[in-house]
Amino acid sequence: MLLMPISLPRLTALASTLLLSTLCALPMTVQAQDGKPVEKKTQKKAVDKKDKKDKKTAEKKARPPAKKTVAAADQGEFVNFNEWKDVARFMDEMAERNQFQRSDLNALFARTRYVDSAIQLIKPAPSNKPKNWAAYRARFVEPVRINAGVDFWNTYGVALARAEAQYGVPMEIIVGIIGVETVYGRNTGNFRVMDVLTTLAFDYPNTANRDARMAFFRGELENTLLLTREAGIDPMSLRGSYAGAIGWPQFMPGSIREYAVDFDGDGKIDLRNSPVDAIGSVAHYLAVHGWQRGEPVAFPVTVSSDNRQWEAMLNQGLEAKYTVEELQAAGISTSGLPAALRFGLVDLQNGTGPTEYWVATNNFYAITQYNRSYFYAMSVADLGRAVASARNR
Ligand SMILES: [Ca+2]
Repeated sequence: MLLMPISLPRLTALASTLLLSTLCALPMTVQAQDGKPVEKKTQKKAVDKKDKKDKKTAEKKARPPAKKTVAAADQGEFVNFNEWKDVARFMDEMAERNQFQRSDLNALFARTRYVDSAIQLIKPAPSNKPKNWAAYRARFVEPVRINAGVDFWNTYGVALARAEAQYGVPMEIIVGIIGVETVYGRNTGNFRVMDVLTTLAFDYPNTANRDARMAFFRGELENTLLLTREAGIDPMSLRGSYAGAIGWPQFMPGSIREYAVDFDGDGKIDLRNSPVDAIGSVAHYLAVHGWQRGEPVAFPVTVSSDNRQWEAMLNQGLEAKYTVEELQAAGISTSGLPAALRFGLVDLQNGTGPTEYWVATNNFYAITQYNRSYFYAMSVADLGRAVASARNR
């Protein structure tokens, strides 16, 4: 399988050093819905900030104050969600659209708790802190995760090979994703999914994209109700990340319903207890989101300091659209790039150090459909390669 072609002789010195020092690759995922990489997110102008603030204040006033005596953070605190107007409206919709019993929903939300730590964790990182690819990568491409990846691959090699054959997604990419997400099932999250999704759906922090994010989490809450009804499980039994992502591959409930597969053939989909279902589901997800069998992921490049037309190619969506000729004309090194493919330009900022530049194919952008971040996608590729390399030692 071709990933970053480390054997190519024409890599730049910088890139070769980088690859040698890193040979072989990293986060918890909230799928941002705005189509931009999380790391690249630019704040919208605060046009309607005041309106939103006023609205939020009004909403707050309409609610009983949350009790401040709290159990452990991920246990949440009791608030009576049944008394929240927006929650009541949501329950009405669920009863009408999905034929849930209103009394069942009332009982469910009476047991649901408010998790302030989910609010704190979902807040965007302070934008004054420079992004640092090297620091991010080091959290994920490190010995503990690499060794766990070797064990995982050795244990589930047959399923990994079957997923690669069926969906065209290389084993090391699947291994990279499950490692970055949960260290191979070690860290799948212990928040009650109902608690965090309800909290985020109805009390999302006051960010520029708040309305869209609340709508997203309301959708995931609906999917949780549907998923657990379809699977015949208690919604309160579902546990996951602070954002409601579930199981070895950290799928959101809607992604489970849409993209997860029963890959071990036991008749049910279980991403919490079946690593084989997780493997098939990750591969299926990437295949559906544009993964092209046999194509590479990304190539390191250098950019010209004289001809800076390449700057306009940054942040042009999660799509590979430039030809090799266009890259070259814009001041980007192109030796070794397959002429038939198209590329996007990716910058990986390193704090106060020099930025790394890569050109990425649509396979790279397929990984960003899992988590809309350049850092995330590159870490997945790097961790997968690190695990593959460690197995061959
Ligand atoms: Ca299964």
